[in-house]
Amino acid sequence: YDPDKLKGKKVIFVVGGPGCGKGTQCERIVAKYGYTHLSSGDLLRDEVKSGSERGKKLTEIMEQGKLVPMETVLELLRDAMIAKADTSNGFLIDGYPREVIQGTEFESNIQECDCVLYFECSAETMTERLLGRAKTSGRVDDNEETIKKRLDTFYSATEPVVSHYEEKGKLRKINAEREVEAIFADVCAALDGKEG
Ligand code: B4P
Repeated sequence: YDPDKLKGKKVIFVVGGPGCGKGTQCERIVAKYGYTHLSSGDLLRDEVKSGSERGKKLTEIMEQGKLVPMETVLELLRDAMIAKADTSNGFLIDGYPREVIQGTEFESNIQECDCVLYFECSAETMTERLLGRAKTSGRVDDNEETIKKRLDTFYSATEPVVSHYEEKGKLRKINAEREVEAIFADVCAALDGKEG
């Protein structure tokens, strides 16, 4: 792997609790700004679908609402970034970092991030959205019991990520409690550097 391939590429991290609307907003960001969207959750679900030994272990962890080992996610992300490096003008990394060390490892081994979009949402709203999605998603982790555990994981492991990047002046906090379009307007303002 040639580390220089990813040097200087724009990197935006996207964080927020389970069901905050990360995936939904990322689709819109990609349509407008043309960044390459890499969702750590999607990469992991693809690995599960592949039927590999590693995939089987991942299903168990995700069913428990826990975080999979950092090395696995980082490897999947790096491979996906390298595959797109020649054609991409920037990467939107959705669902990563989930814990502070994921961020620091990524930044020291791959590339520093430009900013971190944080979708702030109440536990009630997130739960309601995920239970809504559960009706059609077929995802092993969209059920009441796992949702509770995913929320716990978010508050203990990922909230520190938010303060970490706030201290660095890189956090862009978005109120994600609203309609998709209203949220996206704030996302654009944040990405264009026009927020108050
Ligand atoms: P993810 O796939 O990242 O799942 P998620 O947090 O639920 O977010 P998702 O993007 O799917 O949902 P969204 O909020 O967009 O992670 C799943 C699991 O993978 C984790 O629990 C963990 O085990 C593992 N994992 C992932 N990344 C990892 C990492 N870095 N390290 C270790 N483990 C990792 O949308 C939810 C629903 O809300 C949708 O139905 C959507 O339509 C709806 N919605 C969105 N915006 C809305 C709005 N404004 N109003 C109403 N509904 C809205």
